[in-house]
Amino acid sequence: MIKRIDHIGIAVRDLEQQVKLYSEVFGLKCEGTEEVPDQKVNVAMFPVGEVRIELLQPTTDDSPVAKFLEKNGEGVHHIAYLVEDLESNLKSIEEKEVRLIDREPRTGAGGHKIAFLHPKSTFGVLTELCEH
Ligand code: CMX
Repeated sequence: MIKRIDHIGIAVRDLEQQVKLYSEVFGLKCEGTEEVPDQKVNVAMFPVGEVRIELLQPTTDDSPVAKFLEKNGEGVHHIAYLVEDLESNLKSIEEKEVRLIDREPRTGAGGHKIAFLHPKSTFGVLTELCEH
C-alpha cells in the first residue's frame, strides 16, 4: 500500500524563523510556501532526497496545529506516506478497524489528496496518507 515516506510534518510557531534555520543553517532549498486553508496552516516545504520536511504554522487559533503547539510545543507533528488510489486504501484500512480522521480525501499542500488516520489507532503517531 505505502510507496515511500512523502513528508514529515513539523509544527512551528514562527514559520519565517524556522525557514531561516532550514535554509541558512541546514543549507536546504525551500520548494515553496503556501497557505492550506482546509487545514488552517501555512506550510513551507524542504525536499531532502525523496522526502520533504513540511514546516507547519497554524493560521487560526482553532487549527489542529495550534492545539498541538499549545499542548506539546514545537516538534514533529505527523508522518505522511505516499500511496496510490487513496480512496480504496482508506476503505481497506477502515475494514481493518483502524480509526480514520478523514473517511474521504481532503485537499492538502500542493493540491494533493490527503487523509489522516487517528493517532489513537496508530500507536500515538499522527499518520497521513497522500496521493499526488
Ligand atoms: N500526534 C500524536 N498524537 C496527537 C497529535 C499528533 N499530532 N495530535 C493530537 N494527538 C493526541 C493528543 O495528544 C490526545 O491524546 P490524549 O487523549 O492521550 O491526550 C488525542 O490525540 C486527542 O487530541 P486532542 O488534543 O484532544 O485533539 P483533537 O481530538 O481535537 O484532535 C486530531 C486531534 C489528531 C484528531 C486532530 O489534530 C486532527 O484532525 N488532525 C488531522 C489534521 C491535521 O493535523 N492538520 C494539520 C496538518 C495539515 C497538513 O499537513 O497540511
